[in-house]
Amino acid sequence: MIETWRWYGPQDPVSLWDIRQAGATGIVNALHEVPVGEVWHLDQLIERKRIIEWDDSIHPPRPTGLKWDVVESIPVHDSIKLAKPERDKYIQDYITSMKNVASIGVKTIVYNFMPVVDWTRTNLDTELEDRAKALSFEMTDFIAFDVFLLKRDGAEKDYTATEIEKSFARFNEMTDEQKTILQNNIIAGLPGAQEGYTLEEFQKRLGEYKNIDNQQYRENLAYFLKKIVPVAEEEGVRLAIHPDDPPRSLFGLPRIVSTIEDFQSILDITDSLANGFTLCTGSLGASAENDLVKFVEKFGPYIHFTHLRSVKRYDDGSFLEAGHLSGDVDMYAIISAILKEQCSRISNHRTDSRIPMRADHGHVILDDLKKKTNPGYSAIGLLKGMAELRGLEMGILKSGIPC
Ligand code: DNO
Repeated sequence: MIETWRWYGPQDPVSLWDIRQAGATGIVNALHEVPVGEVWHLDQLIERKRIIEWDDSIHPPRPTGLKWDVVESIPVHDSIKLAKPERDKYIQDYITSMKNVASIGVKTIVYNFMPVVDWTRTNLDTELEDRAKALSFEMTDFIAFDVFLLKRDGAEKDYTATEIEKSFARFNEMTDEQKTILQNNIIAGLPGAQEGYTLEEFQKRLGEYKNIDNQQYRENLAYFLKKIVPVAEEEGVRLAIHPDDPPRSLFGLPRIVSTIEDFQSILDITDSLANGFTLCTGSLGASAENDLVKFVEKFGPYIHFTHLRSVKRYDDGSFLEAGHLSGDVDMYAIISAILKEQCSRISNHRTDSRIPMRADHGHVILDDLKKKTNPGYSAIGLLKGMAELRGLEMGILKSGIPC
């Protein structure tokens, strides 16, 4: 696998040399500063690539040894998700950005089709028994927010009486400060999610989706893909849709990238290698129904990028981000399946036989506990995760993967 690392750009407290020292060779980056829907211009991309790949602070400049391998993500404008009349203009702009990215040599492009909210957690500093901190999704907190803080119309219908009772008790125990933190965690936008909202803005955005069910939403994705996939094919771009995180409907919104069947229906829109997937084991793994090894066996050729992490699941739908090799995700089985897929790409003479991976979301540990870090992306936790995954991969390879 190609070891990559998500870097948030020059503002990231984790430096490019930190990443090199962690042993990664690939960078995953996006122009986060460009507002959703605007074109990513060639000069901006060339500049960013230069920053990633060359250290100009020394003379003569020297290569960092890193390569910009993956764009994560070019966000999809709401007019496309909502099938508004102006969507064609935004699709054209998306195509322009995609072509510009391809022209600087980055061929793997991640995107997602989650409406309104990107990845969602209720708690960003759940303390573990060794005092490390992890991200988690607590169903009771989530319902407390949805029903009692946001007071979404009809929210009660989405939950059982017991769930509501439990979350009402939780809500009553919360201080104002805790309520604000919960609200910010859910709607202010986690890193990589391009937008954050106030409560009023959030209500308004939800309202726009009132009449869009999964069926309609799938049609909106299909319209978009039918326009962009042929261009991606011409440009040698491999699109890689990211699964919904968590893989279930939130706030009554449509969710169409949560299950194996969902991924099959994306492929049914247009069966092309350019219309590919990001295998995020933590997102999909939050549902016990998703068999991740089956996912790799079924969609192997279409997997262009992997996010490797694990979750500990609870019966009520809550989950905690576990260590990379613990929790409910069988990392050994998944990496074995990915390595088999790589073997089959070699026999099929594919030029992309090494699949880029990144260790996704680490715990906050050691010195990082004293620092301000991007939730999920603190250096030392990711370094630990990546080292574990690297060791596991080597162990599997050395013990002889049946190619
Ligand atoms: C969080 C990530 C998300 C994801 C985007 C993809 O760590 O999984 O930011 O990258 O949703 O578009």
